[in-house]
Amino acid sequence: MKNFSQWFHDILEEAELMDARYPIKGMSVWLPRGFQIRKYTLKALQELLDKDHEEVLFPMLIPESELAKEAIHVKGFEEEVYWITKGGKRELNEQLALRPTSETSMYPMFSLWVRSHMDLPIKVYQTVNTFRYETKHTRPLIRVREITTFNETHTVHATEAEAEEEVNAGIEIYKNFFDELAIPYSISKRPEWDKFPGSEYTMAFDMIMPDGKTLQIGTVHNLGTTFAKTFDIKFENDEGEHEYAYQTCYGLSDRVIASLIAAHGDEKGLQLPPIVAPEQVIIIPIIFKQKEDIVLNFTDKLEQLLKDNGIRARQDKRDLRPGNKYYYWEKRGVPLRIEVGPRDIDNNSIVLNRRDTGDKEFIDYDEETIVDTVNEILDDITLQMKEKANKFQQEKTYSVDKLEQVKKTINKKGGIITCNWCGSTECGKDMEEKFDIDILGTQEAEVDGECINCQQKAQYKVLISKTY
Ligand code: P5A
Ligand code: ZN
Repeated sequence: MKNFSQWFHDILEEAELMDARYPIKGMSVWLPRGFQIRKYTLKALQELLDKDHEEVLFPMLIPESELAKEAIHVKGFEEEVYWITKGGKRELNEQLALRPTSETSMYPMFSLWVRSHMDLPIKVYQTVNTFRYETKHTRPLIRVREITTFNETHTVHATEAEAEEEVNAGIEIYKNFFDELAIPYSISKRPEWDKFPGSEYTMAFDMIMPDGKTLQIGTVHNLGTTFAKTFDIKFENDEGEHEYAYQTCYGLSDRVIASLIAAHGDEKGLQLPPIVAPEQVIIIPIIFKQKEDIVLNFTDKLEQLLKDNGIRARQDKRDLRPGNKYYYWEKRGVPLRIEVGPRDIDNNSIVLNRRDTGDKEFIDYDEETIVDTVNEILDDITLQMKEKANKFQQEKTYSVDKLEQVKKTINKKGGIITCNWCGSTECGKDMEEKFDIDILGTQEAEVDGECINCQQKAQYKVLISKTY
């Protein structure tokens, strides 16, 4: 892929995912195909969240007085908030913010809900649109001003240990989720100056995009008691004393779809892991004059059989040359293609064609086993896609021990650099500026030796890259 940016822009249109021509910057239209991928993606996420969390829905508008309460939080978002100042022709008494995220919408309500330790923990999530007036270059799905798919989880706990546990649970959920989608990631603890405004600390997932820059695809925050103090979320403990609650929140966005597209797409177009593919199998009847009925009779039955067994199969009966249909569905990312012609039926065989490897396989057709065969291939496709994507992320992660190599390596190869770091804000910011890079965050590891930049004693293994 020579120019990822252009490729990404084109694929949204060519695979009919989104229409980016909406006349507001940073806002686009989900087309039916894109929306289906979004639907299956959310389904996978919700299945994971629903095991231990409940879905809720809060209003989109936040009164200024609530948004302004948590000083550090509001400072982090003040440049990005859209305001509603009028209802019809009348000025509102209090202006209303379009939620940039929902802490300040939810937590005043949490304050009402939490009375005793019996009310805890609270573990809820919602999937909503949020609005951020981003000033950096906007791009569909990657940096948008209306985040149309903001999945945010918010939890409240009686103890710090429980909140810590929930942070780990959140990380596990996201790991499983990204694994299911075959999206690779590196996890690190964001540096102090880049943590979520108002949080104790932020754990982030970053994926290396095809152009070598990383994209933050999810974050998990430990909020400590900061918001509880601001919004007065207190509970009565066993001894009858009032204590502030401990909170966490974590979130994902449209970026998940962007990373899905970016991780697997190629020159032929989109490539979708079966779990989110609107069509998992596309059946192409190869129709010749006179033999039409035989073929369609066969493919109709096959389509129905796969569908009855929970496989998202579809048949393309359009009056087009088979080659054009292959091209059409490859571009749209369908994982598996089945071709059936009159000669195949005579031989009692069908042709299977994998989108991931391009491998073509003739198999004997057996009604009894075809469902299992297709399911096995779909599982193998997921596995192969995952391995390939993970390999890319690993191969683009370089361990470096000399300062001169940092910039050189990143400029030449992109990806993520790991090296020793002292952990001081001053030193970190100095590196960011000197090399025009970003410190993603730190990972727990045994480190010996000195900081790559300032030669003080190293405390951490740090991840560095250029970012979106
Ligand atoms: C966690 C959920 C929060 O807002 N509050 C509730 C916390 N965290 S965050 O890091 O600010 O955002 C969560 C994730 O949303 C993605 N994201 C975006 N995606 C597209 N366009 C944007 N403008 C945008 N801003 C943030 C990131 O993946 C981020 O990790
Ligand atoms: Zn240092």
